[in-house]
Amino acid sequence: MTAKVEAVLAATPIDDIHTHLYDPAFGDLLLWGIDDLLVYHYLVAEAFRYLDLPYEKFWVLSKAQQAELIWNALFIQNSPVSEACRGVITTLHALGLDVRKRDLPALRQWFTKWKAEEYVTRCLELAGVRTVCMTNSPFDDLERPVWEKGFSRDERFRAALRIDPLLLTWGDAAQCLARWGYDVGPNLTDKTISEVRRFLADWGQRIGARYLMVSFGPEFDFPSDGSCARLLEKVVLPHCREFGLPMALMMGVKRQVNSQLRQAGDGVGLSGLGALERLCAQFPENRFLVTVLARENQYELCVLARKFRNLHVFGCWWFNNVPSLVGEITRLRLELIGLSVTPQHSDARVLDQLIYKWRHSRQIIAQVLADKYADLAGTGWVVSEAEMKRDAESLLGGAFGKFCQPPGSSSAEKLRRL
Ligand code: RAT
Ligand code: ZN
Repeated sequence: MTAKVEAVLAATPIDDIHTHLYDPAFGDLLLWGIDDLLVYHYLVAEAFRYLDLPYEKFWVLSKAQQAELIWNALFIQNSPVSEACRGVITTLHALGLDVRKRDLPALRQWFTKWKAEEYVTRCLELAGVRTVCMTNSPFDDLERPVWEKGFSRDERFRAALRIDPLLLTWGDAAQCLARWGYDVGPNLTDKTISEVRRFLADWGQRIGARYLMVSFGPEFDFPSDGSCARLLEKVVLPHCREFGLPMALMMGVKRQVNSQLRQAGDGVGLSGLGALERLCAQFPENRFLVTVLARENQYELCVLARKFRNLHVFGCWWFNNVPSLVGEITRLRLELIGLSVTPQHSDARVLDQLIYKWRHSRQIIAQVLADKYADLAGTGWVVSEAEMKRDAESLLGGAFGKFCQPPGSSSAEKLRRL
């Protein structure tokens, strides 16, 4: 049974709904190749478990030097058993490289023959991925000018509007908006609210956003007097309703618990999901895509999804993306909310990571699904291959796609067909 389900999943193209990859038109912002794989922040955090050099001395090194230190600490002096390390090996192996030699210069040499555009196609092929959703922030000084200048889009790269600065550091964001020609002040007056909505409308349209997205710390609360909750209620959710877009909430990241690790310095905390419950209840016309970082929040999130159909659970995010937790969480979700879920997104920051993130996850999803089919088969309910294909499509992007359709569009379609 597992082999059959694995084959069906392997043949089903994936829509990867959250990554940090970029359309090749963004040039160097699209990361790929062995050095970028090695300096991935998941590996930086792990390397510092073994390194004794001061943090500042690491950060002044070149990317190649950092990669060498990480390679030595995590692959040569210790066996690469962690999920992020194993991922590098899975990726290299899938690309056809001989990993047994442990030869970093030879690996580097192999990558020099590639050009980004062709390599995108190769990685997507090997990962079985059809489309990837980027994370696009107008507040990013490297990214913003590319959008402003305009470029011809690669259709495999979809956009999502990331708005953390707007909701989390409103004072600074307001100053940016003012510089960019929006008539906003620090207080949330009617004028400011309508100008921030104009900003969202401009950027949503410019990038063709599929959804909006924010990450919250464990302290996020709703309702609340703070600017975050008020902007969410008065600006972001009305914008989402107007444009028929879902709002993605990534809950439970404790930013910069060790700032010396820079991008690798974020941690996890337990979220109060009462805030999410109130959002879902109070705004039935908004749709929320939600993932939680704390393992202890996973069960409560599934129960909430049983109560609110405007809530779509997605992904085993970040520290959850390790085989033991992906297995546990995927099983829990299928048992509580069936196939109305998107079990995984890759969160890839380096193009090549698509290969391992999806190979590893797909295998676990197949195992869980096969177990469920086997339980059903025990009662005589044998799932046909066509039904397996349908289920696989749902899990790998179909359920997400349906959830993202503007409200009423599917019933309107149905009515038209009558
Ligand atoms: O998984 C990651 O790479 C994290 O650093 C975060 O980027 C996280 O996924 C996020 O989107 O905030
Ligand atoms: Zn992410």
